[in-house]
Amino acid sequence: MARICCGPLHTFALLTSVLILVHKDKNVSFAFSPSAEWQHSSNISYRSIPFRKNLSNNVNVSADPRTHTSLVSDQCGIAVESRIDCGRDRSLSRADCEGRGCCYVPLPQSGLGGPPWCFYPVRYPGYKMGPLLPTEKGQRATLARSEPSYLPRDIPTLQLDVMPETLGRLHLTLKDPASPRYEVPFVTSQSRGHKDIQNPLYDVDFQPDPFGFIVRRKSNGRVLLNTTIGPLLFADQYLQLSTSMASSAISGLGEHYTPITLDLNWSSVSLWNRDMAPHRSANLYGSHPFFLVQEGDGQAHGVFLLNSNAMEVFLQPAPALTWVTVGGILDFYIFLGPSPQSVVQQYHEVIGYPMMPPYWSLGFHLCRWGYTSTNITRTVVQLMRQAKIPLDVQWNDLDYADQRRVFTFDPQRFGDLPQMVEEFHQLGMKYVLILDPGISSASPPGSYKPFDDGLKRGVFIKNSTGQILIGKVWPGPTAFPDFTNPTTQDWWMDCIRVFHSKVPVDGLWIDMNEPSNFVQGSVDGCPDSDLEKPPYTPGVIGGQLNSGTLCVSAQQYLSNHYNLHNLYGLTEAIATHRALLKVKSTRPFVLSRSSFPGLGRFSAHWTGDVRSDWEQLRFSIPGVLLFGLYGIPLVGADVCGFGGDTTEELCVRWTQLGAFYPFMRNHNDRPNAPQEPYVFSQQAQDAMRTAITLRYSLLPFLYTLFHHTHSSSSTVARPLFLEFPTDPNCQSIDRQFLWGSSLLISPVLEEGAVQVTAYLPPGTWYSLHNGEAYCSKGQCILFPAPLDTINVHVREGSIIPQQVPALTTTASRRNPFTLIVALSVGNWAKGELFWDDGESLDTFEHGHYSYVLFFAQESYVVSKPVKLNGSLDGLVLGEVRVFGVQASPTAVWANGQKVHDFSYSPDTKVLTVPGLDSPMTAMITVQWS
Ligand SMILES: *[C@@H]1O[C@H](CO)[C@@H](O)[C@H](O)[C@H]1NC(C)=O
Ligand SMILES: *[C@@H]1O[C@H](CO)[C@@H](O)[C@H](O)[C@H]1NC(C)=O
Ligand SMILES: *[C@@H]1O[C@H](CO)[C@@H](O)[C@H](O)[C@H]1NC(C)=O
Ligand SMILES: *[C@@H]1O[C@H](CO)[C@@H](O)[C@H](O)[C@H]1NC(C)=O
Ligand SMILES: *[C@@H]1O[C@H](CO)[C@@H](O)[C@H](O)[C@H]1NC(C)=O
Ligand SMILES: CC(=O)N[C@H]1CO[C@H](CO)[C@@H](O)[C@@H]1O
Repeated sequence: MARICCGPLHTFALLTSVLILVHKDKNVSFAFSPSAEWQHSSNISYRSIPFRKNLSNNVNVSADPRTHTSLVSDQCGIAVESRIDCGRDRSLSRADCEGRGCCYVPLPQSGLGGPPWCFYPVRYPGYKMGPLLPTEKGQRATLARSEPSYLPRDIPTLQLDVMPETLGRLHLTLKDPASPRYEVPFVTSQSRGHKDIQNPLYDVDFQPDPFGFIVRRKSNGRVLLNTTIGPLLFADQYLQLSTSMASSAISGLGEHYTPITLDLNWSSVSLWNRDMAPHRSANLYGSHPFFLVQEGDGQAHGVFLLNSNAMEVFLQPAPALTWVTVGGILDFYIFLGPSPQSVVQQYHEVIGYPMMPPYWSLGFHLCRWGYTSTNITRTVVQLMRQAKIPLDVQWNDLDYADQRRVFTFDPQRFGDLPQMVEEFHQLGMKYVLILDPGISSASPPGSYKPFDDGLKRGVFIKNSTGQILIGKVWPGPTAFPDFTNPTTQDWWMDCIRVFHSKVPVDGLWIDMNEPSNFVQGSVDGCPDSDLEKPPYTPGVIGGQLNSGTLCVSAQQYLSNHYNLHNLYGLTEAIATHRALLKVKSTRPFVLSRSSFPGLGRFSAHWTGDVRSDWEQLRFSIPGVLLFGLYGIPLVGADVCGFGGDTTEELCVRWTQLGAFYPFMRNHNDRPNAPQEPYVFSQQAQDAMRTAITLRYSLLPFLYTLFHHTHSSSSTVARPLFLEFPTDPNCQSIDRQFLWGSSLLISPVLEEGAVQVTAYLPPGTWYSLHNGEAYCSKGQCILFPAPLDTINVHVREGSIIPQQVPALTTTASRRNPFTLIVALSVGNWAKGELFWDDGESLDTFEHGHYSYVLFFAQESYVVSKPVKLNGSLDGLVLGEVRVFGVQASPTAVWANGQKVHDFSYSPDTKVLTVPGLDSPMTAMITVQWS
């Protein structure tokens, strides 16, 4: 059973500022000993593997290759599910495999995609680690390989830095000390190393030869990462590291069309931003090399590999995973939680907390490609108002632009665009339009200033021979701004300033920014080079890195496109956010399709070109929830679907679910049947109005959640496992989700269904609609869900601030508040409200906000302002509804005055106290007996 691969390890004790390297058996400090001593200790000199010898000869595979027990202790005797593929870069014949010093063991019934036939033997030779020496931020060691690997251009010597940064965060980098390699810009602030972290949550051990490390959770000794299961490979264009995982419940590594937890059955996910309608096994618009593992006992940890190169991550049932990236360095952050929510917080501390969105951006947005004139766009707004369906933001797709060139508007069809925007503003609405990055390069000189000016200022990406790279997007031939160049950021701001001075847009929608290109690479193709055709290309749609985008050999200010591609959307978002900030001096609203860690500080996101079908409706939930983990909480899918025709039923269900996306926009593609709410039957319109109105009534609560995500990085739309980590039933639920900790949303996701089976975690949950209580032991309950209903439940112990809805947030923000008080079994509840003017910059940071605490106990509810800045002046609390009042009250008082028109329902046990009209700026008490 035991394999002789595991020699004694060095315990890297992070207890004191003095480095202590302890030999497991002998407790010998290596701190200041010369490396000679290291090498002489016989207990850390391992049995060496004869490299490039035929290892297959001494394998002994048991009849059932999946049983561990009959495996012999030899180098190829590795349980099938734990075999790490030795031929990822290409498929290998037996001779090739053995030539690499790997084990070749064909398996019956495993073809493509199953366990590898060619895999690394135990202790495959790799880098050898020298002694760890103290540095300012932690410890450092040199890794060296004595023999080359099978990859071209090995980096023979590496520098390992181990930096304990906080009690819960460990930072570990591997780079080339001899010549600097590309490292990801923009994402992290200065890393805050502390060599004297006292008693962190983690322990790290190193296996010096071949190099590997083990990260344990100190409290229980659980091995979280064990990279000794496979070799570290570090060549110029191929970096690989494998690790075991503490459980199979892993979430992250987006952007992909997946459930909330990933499939570990010999699958892989590639991270390479791509304009691609969401479907299975495709790399989509964004890259998020972060994952969270639920350890099974309520604890969790996370890993962030800060690397922006094309990457493929292989997942296997061991459970284990292997990172392969084609450039950069290995820059790992390990987050120990221990709760899943704290893992997310620790991650966001590194990439930055999300921005605070403007209040209006939480309203309903409506868009379509195909609103071909201002008059048509006006009509849409008019029909929405006639149908009495709330709408805060009207959008235009590229229809507005003159010859599809950004920063222009069509003089005929959109000639009065500025006026139209003014009209919308008069209605209390906002206006957003699309802005693609591709700048038309084919207009006659002197006729299109953004290009002429950009040319002069040198803002465009150049091809490998130094001329401007020309691709093709909507306007035809286009050049692509290089947003890593500060000059480009200034030019972009000037373009936005000039355009905004004519068309006072309220936000910008940056689409096509993977960047998307309709020709492969450029109109001139791409050179035949190691960058365009690396020794290994991750499994990406189109097969090549330049498929659907720019030549990766293209040159940008900070590096080549090969390194910077995945950052294109992030850098455009930074530039756009900065421009709006300067031009408008209010909170910028930017919506970006392409994403990378850190985007949430600048932008919202939508899940791209989803199809109008039931499966896409269902998978929009994990899509949205995962972006919450990635620090981009303002996210949603196009309501009713973008591609293809919707049906009335699908659109109703999608509007109901969409009412609980943090970002809610109905958006449709040009050729499809219309899907604005008003085009459907009266019954469907009623259902949609109910859903959107419900959202509007909940906006004070949603806004408060956004305040929390901005200030402390708690999630908005939250997977159940984040809130109930010790409930194993919640581990992979992704057909339901929470808003914060207290609203449970259980939408219908199947055609024809008029019931929904919803899991209620243990405790009492109240129907948001009528206050009916359900006591759950942690069970599934079947709820009626007719077409006009979405099931939403309030968790016991919470108080939800609401506001009487209106057709815009401009209007609803002036309406009376309402409190839903959901009493716990112990008769208490609490909640809060964050309130400001909804659009000024940094209100939290500058203290320009109001904060109200709500609490309930036994038979009273209190609303208590704890901070006031004037933003609540003139606003009143109109009504309080208390769920779970067991006995009919005989009297109710508000601020000591008797209330006469209260009502109580003995069926649902709901007490309603209307007509309060009490200023929110004062303490309010409602009492009953
Ligand atoms: C290791 O040595 C230190 C210092 O001599 C001592 O305090 C500690 O108890 C020893 N640990 C073990 C496991 O022997
Ligand atoms: C390795 O051994 C196997 C099994 O004995 C044999 O079939 C194969 O040809 C050998 N490979 C090489 C490269 O010698
Ligand atoms: C790490 O992985 C190796 C290879 O599978 C295994 O032999 C060893 O026991 C593991 N170490 C720990 C601490 O789990
Ligand atoms: C829009 O409608 C108005 C009023 O009917 C009309 O005068 C105007 O010409 C129309 N504009 C366009 C661009 O069609
Ligand atoms: C770069 O662009 C110029 C101008 O379009 C073109 O002539 C040249 O061939 C391109 N170079 C490469 C490597 O594609
Ligand atoms: C040289 C040396 O320290 N050898 C030791 C290696 O470990 C074994 C088992 O722990 C000891 O018996 C040897 O003395």
